[in-house]
Amino acid sequence: MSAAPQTLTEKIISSRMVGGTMKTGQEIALRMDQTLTHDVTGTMGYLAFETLGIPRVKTELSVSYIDHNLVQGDFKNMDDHKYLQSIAQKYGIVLSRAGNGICHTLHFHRHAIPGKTLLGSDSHTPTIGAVGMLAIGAGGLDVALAMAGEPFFLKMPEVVEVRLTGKRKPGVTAKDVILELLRRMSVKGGLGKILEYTGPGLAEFDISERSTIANMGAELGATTSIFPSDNAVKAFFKAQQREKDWVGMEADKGAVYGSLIEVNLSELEPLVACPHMPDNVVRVKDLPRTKVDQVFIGSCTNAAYADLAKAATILEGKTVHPDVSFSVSAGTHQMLEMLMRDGHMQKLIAAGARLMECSCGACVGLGQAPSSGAVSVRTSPRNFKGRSGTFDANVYLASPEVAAASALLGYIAEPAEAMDPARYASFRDPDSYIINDNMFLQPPADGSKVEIIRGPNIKPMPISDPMPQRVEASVAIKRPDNVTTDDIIPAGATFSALRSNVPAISEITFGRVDPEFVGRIKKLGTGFIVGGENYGQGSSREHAAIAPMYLGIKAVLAKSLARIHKANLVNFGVVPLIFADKTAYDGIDQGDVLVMENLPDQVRSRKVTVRNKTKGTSFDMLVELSDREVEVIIAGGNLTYVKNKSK
Ligand code: MIC
Ligand code: SF4
Repeated sequence: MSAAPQTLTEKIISSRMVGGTMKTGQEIALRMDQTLTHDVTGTMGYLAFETLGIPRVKTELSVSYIDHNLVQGDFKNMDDHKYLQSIAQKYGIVLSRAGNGICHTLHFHRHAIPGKTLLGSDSHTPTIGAVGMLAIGAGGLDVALAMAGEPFFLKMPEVVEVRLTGKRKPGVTAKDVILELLRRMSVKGGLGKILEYTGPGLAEFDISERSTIANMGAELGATTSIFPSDNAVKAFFKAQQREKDWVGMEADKGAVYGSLIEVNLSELEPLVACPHMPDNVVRVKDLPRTKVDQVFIGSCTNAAYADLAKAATILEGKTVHPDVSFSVSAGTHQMLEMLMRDGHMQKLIAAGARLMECSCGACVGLGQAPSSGAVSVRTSPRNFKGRSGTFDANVYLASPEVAAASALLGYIAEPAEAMDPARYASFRDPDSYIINDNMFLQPPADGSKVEIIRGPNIKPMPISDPMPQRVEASVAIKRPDNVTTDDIIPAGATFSALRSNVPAISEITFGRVDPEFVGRIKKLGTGFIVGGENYGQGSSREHAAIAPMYLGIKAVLAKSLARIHKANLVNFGVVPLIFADKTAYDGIDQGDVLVMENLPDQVRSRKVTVRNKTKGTSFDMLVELSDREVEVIIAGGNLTYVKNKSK
């Protein structure tokens, strides 16, 4: 009897599954072949790893990237970088030095292997699905556990086929494909799903373009996105001199998907996501004339060689609009060298571009914050309010072609308004890259003698107490739908420098949206958070769970929760509760006192009855957790749970 045909996702999952059943909605345990971390989530992850007492990582490859917070305003970030470098040497981790490039881009260029699994402490880890790797984002603690050889647990997602058909018109880009999906599906449309791309339209996109699409699957809330490892991937590996790492892999003929989404490329037009959500998508030509103050081409979404070469062609021999501040950043050091060699960087700089280092930078408010009330057009993946570093700025997300045309004309423009797209259509991924891995530091074979360098801003990771029997506390904050982790713990240069110091970073919890929150919860001592749909969407930063826990938050009551944030809450002992009847949300006000009795027993039964003492009402909350997660949360979080288990 021949085996049933499988999707690409099922093939990889079944080959790495060490527990559970591969059935949508059931918990599975996956062995992780590789991990990646970066500086702003890595420090917490490694602080956790250190407490596990394991002499060397157990993965095939773990890479620690320094790419996010490269601003050196004082000692803090450099101290973090030194800590990360010493940890990497001690525990057998490859370190990517500051300036080498952005983690996801570097990873699929230099380290990814089709058909293998990768866990990354960043929500855009799925970018690497462009080369047929199953790449999932998670909190730092989950990545620490994966480095320790523990499996990664998740609910088996529905595998959705995204079938690309037709031929794109000139000026239509990969960014428009993913913006179209965001327009149709919204920022929560991908929850509990893996998007597997298929169809004749695949041939339209080279690997960097596929990475743009896979990257912003994160904005859909999808668990990950994956492309087949076809001949285009083979050619890409050849261009990277990594042919030996290439493995061909695709779905079997007749594989059965949970559902189908079709995107006819011929129908697409240049799109833009308007402030302040990536799903607020319209056609560029339907926008009223929108004057632009700033343009940024960069980030893990759209900073490939061809992205910048196209922008350079649009701007060649011209000057950016006098009202526009224009900055560019290549995704990797390799590509920057090539763009310089081939004259593209020279054209951009001659046109007035400001060259930023190969890092996340402006994407997450680490430099290049726009002026008050400014309109900023960016090729990055997120435009949440305040993320740019300027709370009242209006960020639009678009392709590099739209960004370059807008930089030139001073308003948000279709690419064709600046230049006939046929003139730059030939730019694709290069046939060969400059290979220069000298910014990756390999660890010594024996790291046991390496001393860890710990600056004064690096504080131990706090852990939660075991779950109490009874909680009586006030609703410390009530928020609407789509709360982002940027709302809970803002990014930006000042705050990101506090990622290794929970007591300090907790002081800014909800600071942008409710400056009184911290004072209030400190007075209360304990409290609850009430949220709407998709609470905790966006970044994987576990500080958005740790800081509320540290301040005394015992549970989050929401209509629905984003996957990574929910896992982070569990990892740090904060109970995630889902309204059984969503209308109960309307009956709660900030300040109401809620009571939960016999909490561990109720959590085990998957239903918690909550009494609203202030209103004299009661309502039920669902506990949508696996048996393992329930025990993790009762133990007071995953570090305690794993340590208890191994006693
Ligand atoms: C982001 O794009 O929001 C970040 C900064 O890369 C985050 C990671 C973090 O906040 O630490 C992410 O996407 O997970
Ligand atoms: Fe960095 Fe921005 Fe990508 Fe996050 S989305 S990894 S901040 S470039």
